Amino acid sequence: MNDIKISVLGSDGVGKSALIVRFLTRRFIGEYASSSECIYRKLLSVDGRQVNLQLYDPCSQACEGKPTLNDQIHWADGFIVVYDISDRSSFLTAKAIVRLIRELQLRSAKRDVDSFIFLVGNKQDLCHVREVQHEEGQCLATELRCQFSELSAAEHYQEVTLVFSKTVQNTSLSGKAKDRRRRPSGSKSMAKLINNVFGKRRKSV
Ligand SMILES: Nc1nc2c(ncn2[C@@H]2O[C@H](COP(=O)(O)OP(=O)(O)OP(=O)(O)O)[C@@H](O)[C@H]2O)c(=O)[nH]1
Ligand SMILES: [Mg+2]
Repeated sequence: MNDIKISVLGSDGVGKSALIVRFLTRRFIGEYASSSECIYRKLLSVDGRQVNLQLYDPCSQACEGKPTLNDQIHWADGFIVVYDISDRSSFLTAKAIVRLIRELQLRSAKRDVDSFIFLVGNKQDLCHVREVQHEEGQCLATELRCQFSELSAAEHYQEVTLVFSKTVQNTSLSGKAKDRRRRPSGSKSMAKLINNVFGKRRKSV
């Protein structure tokens, strides 16, 4: 079975957990624990193939042994990078994260294959206090070769599902996931090491 690893990244409070929980359970519950990181697992069928999806939801609070952002990027095959449209600083953080993903990729052996990144402007229901224009998100996505969507985890279930399913589909076609599938089982990759650390806390949905 194919493993697909997706990291959901972004500043504190932008709605990373809300988006993941919405995708996995269809529900928006309002408050989410942020004191520990989680890897959620879900079996999916993508183009007729069984896929074991792992979704990494980082914890915002400092805790012992917390993986660095670089580790979180190395672990993943694909990315959903989130900002809050009512918080400009979260947009700047998202920009820095996407740039870092692209930079690390340039330094990697697989530089010819772009990792799939979905840039998401969340909390669209707060557009009356908007600080980031839709065009700014779209421009950044075009510049850094990302897909882009503005949505509300609180109000848009279909859009949230589309972001996750497109990310899974495109990631499964991209180089890193394929490469890992070809790698002999005994190889000690960085992804495997990180997985051992993250593997301590897992949730199945
Ligand atoms: N209005 C509105 N609030 C949202 C939306 N999505 C999330 N929130 C709220 O934003 C707050 C933070 O959401 P979380 O999902 O915990 O954000 P997070 O990015 O996981 O935060 P950390 O785990 O602390 O990094 C919560 O109060 C959510 O209810 C949305 O689409 N609209
Ligand atoms: Mg969270």
